[in-house]
Amino acid sequence: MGSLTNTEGLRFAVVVARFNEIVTNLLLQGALEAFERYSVKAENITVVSVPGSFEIPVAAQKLGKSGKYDAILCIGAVIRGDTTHYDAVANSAASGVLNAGLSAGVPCVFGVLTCDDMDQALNRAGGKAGNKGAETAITAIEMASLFRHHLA
Ligand code: INI
Repeated sequence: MGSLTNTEGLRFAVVVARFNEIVTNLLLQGALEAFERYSVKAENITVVSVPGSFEIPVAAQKLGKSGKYDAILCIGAVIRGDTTHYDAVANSAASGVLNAGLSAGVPCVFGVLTCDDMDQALNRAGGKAGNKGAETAITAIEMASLFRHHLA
């Protein structure tokens, strides 16, 4: 199992979608605060912005294949009320992030909220139901450590 305490030298990229920015900014903030709590240095974190969740996988794959990062965090918010193509965007983001990780051989962690409405999304972005961005960062640390220290 990967460690959450030995984060020295681990490098992360965060791909964050701007669609539903009100939510994704809070998720990003949660992720960056979690990194700080677990002593990941700011200089070891790269944040990349993309238009929407549909664009996350291709950026995650590129970053993963660069060899510069131990894990990639993928942050977005797909909200059903906003669109008729909710399912297409949500499913593409999920399968795309999975494929990005598999093809790059680098953990790509899924921090894309898929919610029925904005209230549900905000509850998961630092409200009543915690912050999915922070959870994603902690998962990324564990996976990065597993790959660096045990599976390399
Ligand atoms: N992108 C999101 O990240 N969340 C959404 O809820 C969303 N909706 O509702 O449409 C969304 N659409 C944009 C999509 O991700 C792409 O940017 C767009 O289709 C261009 O490829």
